[in-house]
Amino acid sequence: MADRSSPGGASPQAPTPGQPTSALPAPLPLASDPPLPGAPAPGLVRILHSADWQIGKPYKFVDDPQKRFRLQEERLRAIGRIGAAARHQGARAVVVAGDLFDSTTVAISTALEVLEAIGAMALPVLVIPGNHDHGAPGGIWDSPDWQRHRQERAPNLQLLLERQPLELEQLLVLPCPLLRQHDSSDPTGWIRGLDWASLPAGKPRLVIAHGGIQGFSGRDYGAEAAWGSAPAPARPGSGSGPSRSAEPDGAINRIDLAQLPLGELDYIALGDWHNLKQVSSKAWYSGTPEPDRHDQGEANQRGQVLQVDLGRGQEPQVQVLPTGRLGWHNLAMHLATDAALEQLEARIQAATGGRVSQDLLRLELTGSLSLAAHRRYSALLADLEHQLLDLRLKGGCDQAPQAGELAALTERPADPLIARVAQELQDRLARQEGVDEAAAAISRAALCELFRLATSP
Ligand SMILES: [Mn+2]
Repeated sequence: MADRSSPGGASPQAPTPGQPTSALPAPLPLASDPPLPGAPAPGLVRILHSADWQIGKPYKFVDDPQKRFRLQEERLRAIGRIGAAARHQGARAVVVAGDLFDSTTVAISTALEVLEAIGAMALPVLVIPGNHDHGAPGGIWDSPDWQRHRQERAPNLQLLLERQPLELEQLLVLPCPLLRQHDSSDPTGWIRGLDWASLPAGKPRLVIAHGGIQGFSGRDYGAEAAWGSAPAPARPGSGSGPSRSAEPDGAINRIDLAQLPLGELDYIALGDWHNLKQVSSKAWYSGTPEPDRHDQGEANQRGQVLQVDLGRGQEPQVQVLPTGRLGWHNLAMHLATDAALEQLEARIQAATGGRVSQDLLRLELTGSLSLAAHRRYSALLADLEHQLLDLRLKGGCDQAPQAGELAALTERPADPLIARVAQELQDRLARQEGVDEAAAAISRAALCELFRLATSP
């Protein structure tokens, strides 16, 4: 098998396309659990397709270390949920189509947690390196610690570092590992030159690849865009590259599906795009099993693995199995009246379900509120800071003293000093508005502060 820990040591270099396939490794056993209800139709092989676990992602944009830990930990827990789904659905193997790790320099302590979770799956887990955890020498896959721990804790993890067919008991696997972060050649190119007559005729053929495809490329997953917060710092050693959209036509790690002999293949398990996407009848991006960022839009489907039933010469049967736990929400609202504040609260409640430490919210606000409503708004934001894993605010809403609120300040027989200051501020504001907006803003802020002092319990 194509693991560097195998005797003799595998070369990280890709073999030349069309190399002889007669020397296939001996078939490896697959999990032999008894079939469950809902098992695949006779003759079909069920696998789970996943990708982009990005274990070790630092989430540096979150300041609170405890919340950062929660985000990181949930990615590890997702491995357990994938294992549970594999058992429940009677899958014969789990495929990770690249970027299992967030970088090639992941800590061994983190790798150990991954190995424990994968070892507990007790079925073959087929992994190719992606661009984040590429297979160049010197990275995690190469480390003696990793190799030793893998053998001890997760012998079922099969790292596929060579672009050559791998025959399993029920499958023929055609792995397309990324052996460096940026590759200008098509990682699936070697498949075009295969001698199909020499390959087993009856076994379903599974391509595993990572990258953008011709005509569709994902966006950069290097860093969470700065949004309503301090800019996210660069991540040293993260293995993340420059924005793909900044590349002329984004030609790195680019897969050209049209060049593949699709009739000879049964399923193409793709990784790199973090959302669910069906590219063709045989090619899918599974998306990441646990959502990891905001900027995908609410319509994109994230937090799942794909159950794929495969047969030679048949269309794959694909089902989506949810595995995500954390909610990443985007809300935008204009607060034109105080009533809109209640609508905002209702929408946040609907999105988060009131859950604690399980949601992240990006909130884009405009508008203005009365002084009393603005006080409730500030309290709402403070509560959300505690309740949510992360709150990003873009814009905000102004304080606009209402006539009744101003009257309540100026008509205070018991507080003549407050009444006089309030009246002076109002007069000043009336002179400044439309003439000197900067000065008007200061007067308005002073009035708001006075209202807050005068009306706080
Ligand atoms: Mn990737």
